[in-house]
Amino acid sequence: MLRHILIFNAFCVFFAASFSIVKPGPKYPPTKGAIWPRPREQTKSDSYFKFIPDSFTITEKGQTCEILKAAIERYTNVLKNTYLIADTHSKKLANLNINYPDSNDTDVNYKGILQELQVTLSTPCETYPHLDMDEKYSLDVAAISTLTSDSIWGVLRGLESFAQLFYISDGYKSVLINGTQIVDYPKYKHRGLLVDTSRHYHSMSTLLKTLDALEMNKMNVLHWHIVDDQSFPYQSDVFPQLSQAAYDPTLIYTAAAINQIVTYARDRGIRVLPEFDVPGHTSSWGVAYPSILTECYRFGEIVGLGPMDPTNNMTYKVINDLFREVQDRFPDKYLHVGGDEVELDCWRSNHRIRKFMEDHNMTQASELHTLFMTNVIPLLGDRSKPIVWQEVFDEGVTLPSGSIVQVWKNTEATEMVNILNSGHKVIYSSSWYLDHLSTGGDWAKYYEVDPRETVNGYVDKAKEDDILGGEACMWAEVVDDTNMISRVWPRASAVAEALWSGYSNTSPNDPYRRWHFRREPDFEVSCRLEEHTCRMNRRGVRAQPPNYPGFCITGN
Ligand code: CP6
Repeated sequence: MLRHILIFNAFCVFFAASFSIVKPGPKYPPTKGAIWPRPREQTKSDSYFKFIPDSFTITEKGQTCEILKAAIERYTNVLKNTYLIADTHSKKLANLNINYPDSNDTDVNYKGILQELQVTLSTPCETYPHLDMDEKYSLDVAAISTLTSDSIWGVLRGLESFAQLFYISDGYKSVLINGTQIVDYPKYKHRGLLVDTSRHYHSMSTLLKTLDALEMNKMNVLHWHIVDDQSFPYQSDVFPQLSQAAYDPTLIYTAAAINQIVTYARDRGIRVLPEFDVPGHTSSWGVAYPSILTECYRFGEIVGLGPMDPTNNMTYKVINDLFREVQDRFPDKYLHVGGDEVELDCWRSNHRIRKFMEDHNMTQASELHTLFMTNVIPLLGDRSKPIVWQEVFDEGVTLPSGSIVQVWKNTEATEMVNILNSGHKVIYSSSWYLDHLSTGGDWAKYYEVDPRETVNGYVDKAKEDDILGGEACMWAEVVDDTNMISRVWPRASAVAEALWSGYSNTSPNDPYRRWHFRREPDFEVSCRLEEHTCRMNRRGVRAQPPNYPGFCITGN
């Protein structure tokens, strides 16, 4: 009987607690022209200006170049398109005989028609974006607005902010912009997204769309994990047989395609960082060149091919010649050489490799990994510096100064401290695996992460500057052209704001607040992300809804 009462009581409690009233309408109302990622310094005013495409121009007042001209054209079109979306929708409403009232904070705050954005770039344009590029800009919005920066990359960030300030108002009858002053610059200088084109091929249009989205989120690195075990879509001129391991002869990236990606990215201030992951994750190389891989044995029989053969000179010859070509195609000063998840057991299983170890006084198979990386890294020459996955550091490979170690395992605190204390730089990605799904609104757990805070108090403050930033990783086992964009956005937008603005910059840095944020993000942040997601959709990036029920008018 007692048991029954208890169960009955538990049921009542459950029932009472689960009872809630759902109000119609979206929980998170969109904001009006809130910039994502949030600017570092912004003062806002209620004054506003009206945007009419034919009355507005963007003018160059300082240095100029093709990148700037292309950007002005691009953003002029973004603004025109916003106007068009408003116009299309207001006509739909008029057809329904619906007429919303005009904005009621009229006369006092209305400051007239927006006339001009004057862009003052004070130094000549650089040719390619790079790790240490200057992305700072100042923006002042008035009837004659001004955007100033010392760098073309800052101008690009400022134009993006400017475009985001416009909002649709007056029942879709007008496009407005509020007066505001902004001084903005990133907290971290490496803000990336890893895309994996080996597990599934991504079409050019998906990659270009990804670059559009990166630009909208002020992210500046496309980490292109271009080949892996499953396929080799990179088409090489020096080793044309390698892309026999593409999923299909048409599912490849030619030199021309790569050039298109690199140029499109450059125009948006985005670096394209190629990764050729060695010696593990290289099965696809073995389709054309089986001899550079290791034969793995079980019970005395060959059961397949494993990591690259570190004892074969041909291995290094192929890598060397391929690197020359990759360096010709990708202008970035860094080349990611992987080094993760090497199947040491395969090396151990091979009697020829064991003999090599004996001959060279090696006791651990990890020493082969060390040997391999020690041989491979100098092949980069002086045209690029290496980025490696954390295992390479863990296994004690001596890295040249200026190397970057990418941390991806959930051992980040001690790992990062050790890497920093060894004098290397760090890219953080442990918390930002977009292939790991939880239920809706899971962007919040990405948002509250700050890579610097993982080592706070454990290294010298000065060393914290060697944490260059981070990357969201979209491993592509279960994403392809059909779902990649919507799975990444707006979840990677949370990473973008964590890296540009910083969580501790937007909210009191208190552990309870953080714990709470995961469950119920700040209203202000959720509302801004809601608007940003809608904005991405209006600009053709099919981002998924970030939070709870809601809507977005895109003009479709
Ligand atoms: N592919 C490559 C992967 C992963 C890594 N490298 C990976 C490992 C574990 C998880 C997600 C991705 N798919 N080449 C590790 C950096 Cl949980």
